[in-house]
Amino acid sequence: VFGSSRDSHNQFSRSQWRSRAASSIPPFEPTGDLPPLPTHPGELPAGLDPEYDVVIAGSGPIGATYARILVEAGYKVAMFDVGELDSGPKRGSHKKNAIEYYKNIDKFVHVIQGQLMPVSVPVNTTVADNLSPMSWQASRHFVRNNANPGQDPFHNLSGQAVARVVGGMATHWTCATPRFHKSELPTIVSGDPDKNYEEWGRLYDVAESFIKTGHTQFEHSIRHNLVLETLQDAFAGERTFRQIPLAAQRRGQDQGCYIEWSSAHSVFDLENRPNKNIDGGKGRFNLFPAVLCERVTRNAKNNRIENIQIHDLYGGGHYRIKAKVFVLCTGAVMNPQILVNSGFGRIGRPDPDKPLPPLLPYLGSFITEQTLAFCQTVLSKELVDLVKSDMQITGRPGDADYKVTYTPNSPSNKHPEWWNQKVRDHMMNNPGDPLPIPLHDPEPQVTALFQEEFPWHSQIHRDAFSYGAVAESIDSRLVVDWRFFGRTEPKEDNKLWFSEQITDSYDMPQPTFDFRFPHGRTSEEAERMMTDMCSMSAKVGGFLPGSYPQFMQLGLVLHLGGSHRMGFDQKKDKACVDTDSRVFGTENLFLGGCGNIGTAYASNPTLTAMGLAVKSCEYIKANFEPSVVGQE
Ligand code: FAD
Ligand code: G3F
Repeated sequence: VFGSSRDSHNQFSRSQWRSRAASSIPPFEPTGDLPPLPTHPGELPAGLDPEYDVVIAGSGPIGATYARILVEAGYKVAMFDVGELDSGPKRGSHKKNAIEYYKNIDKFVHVIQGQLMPVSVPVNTTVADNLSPMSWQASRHFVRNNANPGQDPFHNLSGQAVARVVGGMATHWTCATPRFHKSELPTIVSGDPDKNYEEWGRLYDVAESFIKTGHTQFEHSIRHNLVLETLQDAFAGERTFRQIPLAAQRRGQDQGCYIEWSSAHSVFDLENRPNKNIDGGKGRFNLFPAVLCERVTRNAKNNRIENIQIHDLYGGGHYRIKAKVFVLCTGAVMNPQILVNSGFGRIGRPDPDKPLPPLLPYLGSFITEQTLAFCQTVLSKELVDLVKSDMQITGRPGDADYKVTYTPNSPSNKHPEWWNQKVRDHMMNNPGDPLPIPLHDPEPQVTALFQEEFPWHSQIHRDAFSYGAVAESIDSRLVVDWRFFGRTEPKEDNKLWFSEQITDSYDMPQPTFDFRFPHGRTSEEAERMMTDMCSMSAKVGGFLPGSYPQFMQLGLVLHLGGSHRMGFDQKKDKACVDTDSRVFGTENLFLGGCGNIGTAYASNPTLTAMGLAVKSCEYIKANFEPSVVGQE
């Protein structure tokens, strides 16, 4: 499409040229000698012990789950993360815990925007035709700023992004941790749905205790109860509304009390060990920030991983680190990237005429991403008046005789005692405020969870994401965000693949999407979900101008699944890992994260991915011995 015959780069994309990353991928050798070692041989600096029991790539909530269980079990663990320590003294903690965002949630939108890096950006074909004639003129697109010429803009997940920071995306996530509905759950016990459900219950119990999921942190919020009760009344007998299961702990229940959002840090503190004060002195753990995991090295039989090749991004060195067990928890995009860069799957645009690659033939196939409907509403006058319906008001605000009272414990009161006390105190102490809602009243956090008849997940709340900030001209206490998430059927044609020519800014093969929402069930449910959101939101208020109901950019949900999905049989299930998250055909390579989840799911998936990590750790503990303390 681009360029003319006068442009020497015209034929580039059709040439045989391969990036340095692509040409250094070890080939598949079924038998015989060790495959050629990757390029960039390096010596380890003196004192850096190269041999661990377990290496974990990635320090997000899933890497932290592996670290917690395995360190507590006495394994010597090294964790490498391409990102840096950026959450203050608590390594990998939630950045929203800073008081400034607690005071103004909309400011946090900029933190999220700053943190997320888009995965695949099609080239910008706008031509700058007003350059000076003496300037260098392009005759085809630029490949810069992460632009990906291999990306078809009509088949992109344009909102898909990664966070490169210690703690991963959980340094700024929403903390919604629902359990999957039965029909969303991956099968980990075959042939017995009840046992499968029971096993999931066991794993969820552990995962919830790690991430501190609660159901009542907002029970003393006026706005929360206002929205919750309005919806419960409007849809009585039809739908069930409750608080979103949230990974967070409220410190006290008073007005203005602080909430601590959970993160990778809540799962495992990521502090370097040995430290005799933690884990009874047996835990050995080291975190290495700003270290990119590039690839794992297979043995001659391709059934064991010998070492992981890392790149020290500050020092510049490339090293190979040995371990008994390797766990990749770098997210649903980056896990396949490391694997493809290690010779699993196949690098380059998928070609249906080529035979399936020998190692992990289904890597990057069957990807799913949720549909996302969004709008914002401004609370109705009726609901705002309802907040102060038990108050008796005399005089006018600001006048000496202004008084707000209520009759405590009167049977005719509409609201509980704590509510009325807060409203009275607020109205008396802030006579200039036209709203009866206390200034630091916690936000609503309501959901109608996934149901068979309504197969979508909803978040009716006030939260920061990369979109949805409220202009300063609107009092944000009045605003309610509506986010509805729909499931997508897994289809083999929906793929994530990696370029053999273009690399990303970390010199790794460029991820590229080939994705479309499937017609039929997925799109029909998305339409029903949108209608559902509109009819529910109408009960609470009118639309905020500019935030009318809309489907959001594809990929923006950041719930990418299935990129290395789980199954019982690699071929029959077209899967990459078994139900212990072990890569098929290998003894000691494990994958953690939402990429394992191969079902059509609408609920937020992180808790479920943590459950799979818990199960995987049980397998590791049963099959690999920790080294003896003191050996190092
Ligand atoms: P990540 O959290 O992505 O962590 C991966 C880590 O790997 C990162 O630290 C990264 O730096 C590192 N890494 C990447 N590549 C390499 C490499 N080559 N070498 C070394 N390190 C590497 N999910 C929910 O379930 N509920 C929610 O409410 C929710 N809200 C969200 C809100 C926002 C704003 C965002 C952005 C996401 C949200 N999510 C939510 C998604 C959730 O954060 C992710 O599902 C979760 O963090 C995935 O955990 P993970 O450990 O697998 O990966
Ligand atoms: C998702 O990744 C989260 O799971 C939600 F909780 C969050 O509200 C949403 O992004 C924002 O669109």
